[in-house]
Amino acid sequence: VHDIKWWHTATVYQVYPRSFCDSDGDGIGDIPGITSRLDYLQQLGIDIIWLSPIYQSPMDDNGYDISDYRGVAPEFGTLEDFDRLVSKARARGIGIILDLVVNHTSDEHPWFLQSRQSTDNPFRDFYIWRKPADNGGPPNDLQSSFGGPAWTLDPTTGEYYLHLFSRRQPDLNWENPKVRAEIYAMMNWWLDRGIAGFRMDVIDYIGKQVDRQVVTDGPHLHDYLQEMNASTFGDRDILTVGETWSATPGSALLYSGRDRKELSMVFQFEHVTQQWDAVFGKWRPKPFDLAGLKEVFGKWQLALANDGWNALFWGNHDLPRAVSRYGDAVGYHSQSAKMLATVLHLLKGTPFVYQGEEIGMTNMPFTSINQYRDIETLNMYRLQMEAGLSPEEFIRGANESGRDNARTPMQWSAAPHGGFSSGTPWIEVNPNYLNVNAETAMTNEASIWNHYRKLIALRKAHPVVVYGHYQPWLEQHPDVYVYTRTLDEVRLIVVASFKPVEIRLKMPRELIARGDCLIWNYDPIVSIEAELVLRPYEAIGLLTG
Ligand code: TEU
Repeated sequence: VHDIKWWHTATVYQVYPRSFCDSDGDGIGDIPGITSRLDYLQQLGIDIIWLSPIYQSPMDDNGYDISDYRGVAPEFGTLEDFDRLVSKARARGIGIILDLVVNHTSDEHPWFLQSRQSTDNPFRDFYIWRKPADNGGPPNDLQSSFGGPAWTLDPTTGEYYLHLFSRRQPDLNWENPKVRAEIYAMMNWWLDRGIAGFRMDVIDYIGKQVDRQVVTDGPHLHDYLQEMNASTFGDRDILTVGETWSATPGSALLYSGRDRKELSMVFQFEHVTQQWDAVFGKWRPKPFDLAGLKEVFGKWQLALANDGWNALFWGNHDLPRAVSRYGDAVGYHSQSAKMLATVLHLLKGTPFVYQGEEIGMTNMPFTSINQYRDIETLNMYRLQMEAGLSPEEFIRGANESGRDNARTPMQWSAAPHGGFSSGTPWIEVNPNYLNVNAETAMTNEASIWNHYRKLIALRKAHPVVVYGHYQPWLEQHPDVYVYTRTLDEVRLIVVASFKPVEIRLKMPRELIARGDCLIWNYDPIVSIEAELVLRPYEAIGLLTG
């Protein structure tokens, strides 16, 4: 049913450059640092590195605020460093995909510096300006994701500009064809340097119609993506993945359907938001709900069974650490991290591993607001204090859900600062680096790291992992996730417990079978009987004929 694509068997690894590896001791990760770790990534077996932004930026939002799309931030290195990374990675069969942040720029981008000068500046319409409302306030109620109004009054011309993120991230005006042409030219400039694709930041926003307060899924969104495809990567064999918090199975088929000429795949976030509070969102997570999670994954597996393609992930640089959120980072650290990896990597789609996930890095136990660095967290702190929350309550929420959980430095070894830097890291290293680090993990056959390595290799060895048809079992069970993947005569049975105690499970008659255990986190189980006893967080993948 699917045309065969190279990225169907690929696994992507996300690098957050600021926190990955610091080669020069300034406390900030950099591109030569990434290059120095290519052997590590090759051994893990990944095919693609997604680099979070490396461009010139005042770093108001750690690079998601770009002031020069064709320049590299000096703290990350030079364009030569980048070209060297691309070629050294390619020599190992690894492609580099860049983060395309084109919903907005930095307020220091030359386009915005021009745009704000006068209402008749040639760059005025590169951004979204509106006159004040009658009372002098913002033109409408659109809110910024980082808290507060999405409009800021610029005194020079007395008009408001739109910023759906920080006020230092003005939104580009995609309705202006000159903006689109500039972006496509920039994309081609990077494609010509040999990159393997793009991850597209909040790409579901670019069709926005602000006067109607429409942000996602605007009427021209898919026209723009088709135009982008035709003007840039359409005839190149690359991977594109859109970040689309608004995606539904229906819209995902528009983005990634085989005849749509838009993107390879999109990130959907229903399994993330499904765990959030209806009013307070992620700042007040609900108790973990496995049945709900299975329902979301199942819905997406089936919706994209014959067309479109899933992007599979537990974490990224905006989300808490998977093992802390969905597993048990304390009592069953290794077993639950491996279980989560098993469940995700044996689904249909392209898996994304967020740096440090492969060694089971955990959330960060900060105790003071001064330790956080993330603009979203710091803004929310200010707003929540005004609203009457106590600092302790806020810190509890931030330590469960805040973005800095994912941004503490990669833990390479038991050396000072986890081997991340010889200087003082820009954000503190998680104190558990003495036990949780890559060096220790690589020498231990039973480590989380080796489990990821096996899963990544299974996708390459077994077509059933790539193309097998998904079917859920025991859907209402609150503690176990059971599914099968079937391709021709071959069936893969996946059984995983999300519970920290032993479970006795009545297995459906259809699943009673003998086979080869492809992956396990205790011992291989070669037969499923009518009753299966699962140890805490036990997971297996059994291949049956
Ligand atoms: O994230 C989009 C986004 O909506 C997030 O801000 C999200 O709402 C939040 O982190 C989760 O609660 C993308 C990038 O991934 C993020 O790092 C950037 O800050 C943001 O866009 C702006 O570019």
